[in-house]
Amino acid sequence: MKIHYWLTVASMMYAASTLAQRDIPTNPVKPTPQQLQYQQQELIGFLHFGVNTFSDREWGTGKEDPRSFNPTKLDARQWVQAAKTAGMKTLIITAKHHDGFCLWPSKYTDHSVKSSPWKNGKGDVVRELTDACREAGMKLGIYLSPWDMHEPKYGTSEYNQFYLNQLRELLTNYGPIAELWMDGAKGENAKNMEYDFEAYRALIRQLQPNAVIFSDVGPGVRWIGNERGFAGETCWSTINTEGMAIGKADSKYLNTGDPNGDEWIPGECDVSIRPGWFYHAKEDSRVKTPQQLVDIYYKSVGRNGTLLLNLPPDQNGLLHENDVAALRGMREILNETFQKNLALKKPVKAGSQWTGFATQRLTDGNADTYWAAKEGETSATLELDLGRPTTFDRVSLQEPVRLGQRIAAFRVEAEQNGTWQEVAKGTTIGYKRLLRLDSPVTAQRIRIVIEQANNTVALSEIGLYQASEREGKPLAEKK
Ligand code: FUL
Ligand code: CA
Repeated sequence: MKIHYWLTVASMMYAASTLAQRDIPTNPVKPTPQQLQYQQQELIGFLHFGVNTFSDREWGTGKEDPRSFNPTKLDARQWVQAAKTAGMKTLIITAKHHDGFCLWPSKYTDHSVKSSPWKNGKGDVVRELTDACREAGMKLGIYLSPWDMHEPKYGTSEYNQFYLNQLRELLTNYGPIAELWMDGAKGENAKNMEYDFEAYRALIRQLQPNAVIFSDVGPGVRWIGNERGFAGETCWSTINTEGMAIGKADSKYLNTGDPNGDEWIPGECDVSIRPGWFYHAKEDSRVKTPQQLVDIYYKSVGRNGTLLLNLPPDQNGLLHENDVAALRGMREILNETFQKNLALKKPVKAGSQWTGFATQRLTDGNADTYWAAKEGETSATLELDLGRPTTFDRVSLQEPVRLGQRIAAFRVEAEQNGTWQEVAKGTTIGYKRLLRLDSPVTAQRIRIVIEQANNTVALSEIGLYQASEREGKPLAEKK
């Protein structure tokens, strides 16, 4: 009898504790663990390097002499150091651009480093980058252009096997590959060619199941629809790919994503630190300034995108000092702005909470922990008390996107002389949303009003900051 009683109490307590820990339901469309990790990186570097570096062109012809490739001072560690200092987590290299020249000694063509004077034909740029990345804890990504102007098989069905062979080399000989970049670009006069993307993807999945695959339309990561590095102010990580083809996707659709999308394919914002993708000496004076790079950061990472910033090595095989300085400047400004979160550990009041998901989690400085409203509540008001009047002009909000992306409209209010004034507003939040106020606001109490969401509201972090004086004004944006 007694034993029975205690067993009942124990099982009731167990039931209550599992109830308390019950996680809030996820959306049907949500990231894979690899996609989640991918988004958390925020900053990725791109390296455009090859025969174009030596011919001073953006697109080659496929007829380049491999002997033109001779980067006598090449130092992949210098690339990795510069990227690491900037805060990048992955470096993606053009193992083969449209001209077909291979930066690794592929068995399937002679049009590669092995026919160049660099290291007497014994060099391998992909290997050097792999080693430098491993040493520094940087991940490696590979760009392998499907369009190949050199390979004679291009334009016949045999080319698909050629491409698969090259993929296999790159995916088996260089350790883990974090991202595979499949460029949809193709010249107007290119030979007709049906790429077997299904087979390419299947091979990548088989050999590198953790790699995310980039193309205009994913399946791992999508193009953001422009090469200026700007995500839409509304930016969903979800899209519908039905009826869409690589190289033919609607760029406006890719820019904002789709709240009704049935696939999780977050946006990647690619842009070059210079006007061109490849190095040209005449652009040494046209490297983007730290202020421009910070502006791009707000328009990419600050709008739920990742920033893929291109840093093209020069003919020596080194990043130019102007590019290195601009990167360093960008990082210094970002550090100055985001070093002090004025909301950190400050108390927040909410109308309701899901048991176990308390409001302390909104300001604990940990993007993995989150507050959630009571089941089914798709709007909410969160009130922060900063303890004393505090001046800020940057707001950072983060959703726990592991559950899917939910918030569709929100505003930020500050209490001024006893009344609530709207100081900023937006639509989507996603992994991260950064807002720049027109001018600094001083207030003790702040409200985040979530107006609309597609599921129970959840939020993982609220941040308030004061911008570095070196940021400058937001730059105008062409639509
Ligand atoms: C484009 C290419 O045509 C450019 O040369 C560059 O590689 C850029 C990242 O993608 O589609
Ligand atoms: Ca948190």
